[in-house]
Amino acid sequence: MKFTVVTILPELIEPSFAAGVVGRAREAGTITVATVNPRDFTTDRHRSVDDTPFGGGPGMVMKPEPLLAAIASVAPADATPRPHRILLSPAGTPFTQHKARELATREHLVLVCGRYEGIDERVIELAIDEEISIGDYVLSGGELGALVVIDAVSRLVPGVLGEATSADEESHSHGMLEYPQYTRPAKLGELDVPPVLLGGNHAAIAAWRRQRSIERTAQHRPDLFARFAPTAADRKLVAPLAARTHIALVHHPVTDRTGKVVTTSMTNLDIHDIARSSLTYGLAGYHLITPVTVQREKAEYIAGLWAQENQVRTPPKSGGRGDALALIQTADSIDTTIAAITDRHGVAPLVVATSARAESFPAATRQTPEALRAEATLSPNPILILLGTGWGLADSLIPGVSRMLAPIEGSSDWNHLSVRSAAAILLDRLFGRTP
Ligand code: JFH
Repeated sequence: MKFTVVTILPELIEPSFAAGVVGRAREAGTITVATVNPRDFTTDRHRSVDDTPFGGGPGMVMKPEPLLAAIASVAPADATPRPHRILLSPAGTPFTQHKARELATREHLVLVCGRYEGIDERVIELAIDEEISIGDYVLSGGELGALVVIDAVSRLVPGVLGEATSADEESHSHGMLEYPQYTRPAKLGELDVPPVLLGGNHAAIAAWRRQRSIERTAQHRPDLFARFAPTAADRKLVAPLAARTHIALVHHPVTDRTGKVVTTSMTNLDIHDIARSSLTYGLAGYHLITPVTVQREKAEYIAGLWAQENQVRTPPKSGGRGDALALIQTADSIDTTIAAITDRHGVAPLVVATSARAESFPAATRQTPEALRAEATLSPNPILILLGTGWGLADSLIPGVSRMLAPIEGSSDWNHLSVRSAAAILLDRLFGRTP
């Protein structure tokens, strides 16, 4: 495979191939790397490659003519296959392992590097096939990006690495972070290598590695973790978060429109719809909280009716609304619910409040659902999510609340989502899988 780097700083590229895997591949002739300098294609006395930007602004822009001539010099216009021309740019599409695999199928890559504040846009239109960014930070030019692309792509070229490692490459590019690695000595000061790795139990080692891989991904990469679809075996390693998450609809203490602490009435719609959402996302329980006894009785009655609906079928129906309503529990206060959850899981829940009002619960740490999901996945504790009714949860709950979820924002200034809709959106952000 052939790489041509178009750069006014070839001295930044050349020495990189003196060593390492890429250096050896170049020596062996598996890959070739050449540089072309746009300065060699200037026609003026000063050999200038930059000029001031039209419209003003800081710095300089690379002139189009020397760059276009340099790119054109790489291969004749009718060459087959035509070289694939890439511009390294902070505004390109992100470079990924997937993209590296795709580029490794090409015979010839031309990597065009700008300097200064970038290049004249018309060069992109005339002579670039795609723009790639190696990450969201600003480099001083495209050269280090070109080196990154050459390194990642070369490893995938047959013959550059040994056979065993290239098969390995596949298994590591499946959207999870790698497990931690250790070598001798088994004891380094206070730090021991995890004992499971010293034994010969290969199934135990595989399970340990998988568990650490899942934990690391949750901790460092919530974006990848959101795409994680656990297998049955994975579920034995990491208790799914949803299965230890409870949601509670709080009717007291909540506020009215004036800020006064009140008790709201339960609605059939809230009982029913949030129960269905809770079952859909695999929650452990749905708690209806009100100090009013007749209201709790009403909820229990409704839940009982739906459960009965399942039972009167022959054979008894499962997967119906009755299953959802079976998640329902009632309580006279949040403390009673916390006690019930503590009893069931053997450990107290992390209490998470939600509010549509950005200014409420200033003392609690406000988190995105993704951050909460990452944090909670690693801790063994159950979670209790409090949903307020009326005008929202009363601030008097603050002492018991350890986390606060950022309000769900629509795209208008008018925010009047029903608590049922807010609950569904929140559950999807916490537990929904990104396809
Ligand atoms: C490059 C440079 C642009 C101005 C963000 C807002 C304003 C400095 C050529 C690639 C990645 C690069 C990269 C690639 C090529 C060039 C420097 C460009 C601005 C920055 C300032 C010149 C940088 N992934 N990061 N950086 N520069 N922009």
